[in-house]
Amino acid sequence: MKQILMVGAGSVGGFFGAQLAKANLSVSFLLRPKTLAAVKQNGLTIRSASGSFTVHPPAASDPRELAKPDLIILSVKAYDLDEVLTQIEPVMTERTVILTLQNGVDTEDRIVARFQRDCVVGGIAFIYSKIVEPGVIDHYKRGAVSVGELMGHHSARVLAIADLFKQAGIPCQLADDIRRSKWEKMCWNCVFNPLTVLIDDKVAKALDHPEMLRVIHQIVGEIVAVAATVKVPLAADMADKVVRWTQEIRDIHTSMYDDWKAGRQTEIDYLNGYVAKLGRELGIPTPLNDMLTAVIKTITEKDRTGPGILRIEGAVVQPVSLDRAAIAALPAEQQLDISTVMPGMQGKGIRLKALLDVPALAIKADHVTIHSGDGKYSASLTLEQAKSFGVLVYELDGAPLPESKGGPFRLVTPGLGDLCANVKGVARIEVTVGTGVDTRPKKC
Ligand SMILES: Nc1nc2c(c(=O)[nH]1)N[C@H]1C(S)=C(S)[C@@H](COP(=O)(O)O)O[C@H]1N2
Ligand SMILES: [Mo]
Repeated sequence: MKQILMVGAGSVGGFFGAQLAKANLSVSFLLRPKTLAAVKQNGLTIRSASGSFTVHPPAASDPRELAKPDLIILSVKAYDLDEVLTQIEPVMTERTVILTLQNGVDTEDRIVARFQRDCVVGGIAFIYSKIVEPGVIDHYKRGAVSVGELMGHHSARVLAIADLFKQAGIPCQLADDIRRSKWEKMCWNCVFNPLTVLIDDKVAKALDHPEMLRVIHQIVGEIVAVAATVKVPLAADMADKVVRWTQEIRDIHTSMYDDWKAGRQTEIDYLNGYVAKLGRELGIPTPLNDMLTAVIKTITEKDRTGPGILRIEGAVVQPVSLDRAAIAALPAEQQLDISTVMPGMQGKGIRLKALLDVPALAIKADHVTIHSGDGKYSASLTLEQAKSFGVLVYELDGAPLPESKGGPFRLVTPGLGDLCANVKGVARIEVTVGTGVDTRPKKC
């Protein structure tokens, strides 16, 4: 096993790949364009209290531009797995081995299912490091791996992988039951990843209160029950183990915490979300993992903007965003069959009154400006006019109002007697004190 391809240069792949390169092993990197540009220009830098260094390994965004690998190490986020498998497919031979250091307990199975071949060695990374910027990784603690055949045997290829890591000075343990080891790490991840986000603090904080220990035991208990059903027996004192492991790394945050703070997607669907999904399929209650999944998604979800999202803002206590489903869920008596205002058309509209009842309006708010998404057309009405005559058309023939008809949201004002109070592609309703911006032509 000579040629190694490291996929990803994040906190895990960047660190281990750089160690391999530093030891003069033949390692190249498959990287996203942004990281590729940085690594090509400045190399890959590890900053660590135990020694900082920079390497300049071969790298590309297409594996066909690199030496054909004997071993591919996956260190990308769990949600990028499918995309990465498609990318590496052209360089896969019937002898290529894939080692995954990714989180989640079904990664190995997904890879085997994809390539229909026993090409996978399971792995776990134990490391605390962070991406500072593309191509620069700060390493704080540990830096070991555990690898193993899914069947547990000490195959030639798993021994060869362990040997590569040893040559690079990376502590590598041969796991006799990598599946079980992955579930054990999963237990730790499913406790401390979401908890550090919820408490917005390091892991030690989650150990401070006895009440929290009970919660940790309950979270792990659910995972142990689910794992048992898929024939992975975990220790009866698994929760105590999870707490014990944490004592030595009390000061750390978690990858989910770092992902959240950096505005990246989290791996929640592959951690607690996976436990919850499996529990649902197997009929095992996982209330805490359900709750953690839902709450983490809610906390880490970005403010939704863009086409299909209507924002009501300005002189309001708190801006709100609504999509078509949220608009359709407003009170039935404010919904309008649009054939009454646009003859011959089958669709739905909502009275502006209902929309303006959603946010609490500032005390002196008296005008509303309806803005198109392109920012080029806006109509300012008094609050009274808007509430009495305004209708936002949001659906045509059961589908979103098409752009060609002024969708996804179009303001009409039947009965107002002002033909220009008609805005296509509405994206924003701005509440104001006094008249707002009005860009309508004099004659419509
Ligand atoms: N966003 C936006 N809405 C708009 C306009 C516009 O230029 N931009 N023109 C208005 C005018 S002057 C007219 S006559 C109607 C035209 O609607 P139609 O394209 O459905 O015929 O849209 C009104 N709403
Ligand atoms: Mo017009």
